[in-house]
Amino acid sequence: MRIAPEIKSALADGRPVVALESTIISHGMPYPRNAQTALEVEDDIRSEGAIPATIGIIKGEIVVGMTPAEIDDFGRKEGIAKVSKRDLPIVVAKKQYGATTVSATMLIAKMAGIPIFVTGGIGGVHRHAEETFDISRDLRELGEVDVCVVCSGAKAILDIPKTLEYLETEGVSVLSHKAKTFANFYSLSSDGPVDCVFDSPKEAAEILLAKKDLNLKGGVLISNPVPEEMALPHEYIDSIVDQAVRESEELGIKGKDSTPFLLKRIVELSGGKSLDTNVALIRHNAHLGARIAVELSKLERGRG
Ligand code: PSU
Ligand code: MN
Repeated sequence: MRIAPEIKSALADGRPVVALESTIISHGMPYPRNAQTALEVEDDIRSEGAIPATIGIIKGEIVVGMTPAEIDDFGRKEGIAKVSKRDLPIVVAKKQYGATTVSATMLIAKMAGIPIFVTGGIGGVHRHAEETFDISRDLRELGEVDVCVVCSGAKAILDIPKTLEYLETEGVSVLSHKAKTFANFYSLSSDGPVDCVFDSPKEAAEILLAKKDLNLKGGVLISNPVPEEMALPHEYIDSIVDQAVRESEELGIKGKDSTPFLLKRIVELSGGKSLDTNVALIRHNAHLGARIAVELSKLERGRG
């Protein structure tokens, strides 16, 4: 594992570091917006006083803190593997390139000692999962790995009520920033319940610390709705999502190819609007995640 020197020394001093995934770069958005956004997100994190750590796999080496040139490469390159937990040993052994999902990024963040990770939307329970069994590994990782994930809910293509039920089974605390219900990715909010609503980053950091003190295994999920001015109306985006899902079913697209296909189709069908919203929400999450990381490191350092 290669940890950038800046990140290594920050972790050694207990300064705030925020992990970022690379699937959103390689499989979540088109070039050049994907690489641009990844770099903007890093700047957003720095502007709050934390250090960004974009995670990916380069020729089999796990990299924590990709360089801007490596991020650009991930944005351009075709055929980078989408790496969830099960793919991790294969890509490493075969010295391949891998873009890490929420699942693999959580595992690597934990190995590196980074407690907070920011993304756009987590994977979850897919629509019709009762037939396809398609439930993202992300949810199991949240149940098992001690990393806090900041997101704008689960991707719009998923079944939100089933995803929340699964998180409850896994024992994942779902905290919502200001909004009373679970975030709804492109739209303002869903009607899904959350376990706690918090107003300040410090409140969230206190809950993370309490969980650590209690020795409870697994992650915490922080839900942060998209900024209001960038939210897309439910009816508008839902009909686009429905169409994309129908097309993917007709084309027989399944498993790990499903999410990249749907996200791409939604960008096309919305004439790029979904992409602007996706960028806005992840940047918004970067600010919140970094502020929570800053508060958490203050609390931990205060204890000595
Ligand atoms: N949210 C996005 N774009 C993405 C993803 C989420 O807006 O590209 C990625 C994340 O990396 C997430 C993964 O972990 O999709 C989930 O994939 P699957 O449904 O195959 O588990
Ligand atoms: Mn899946």
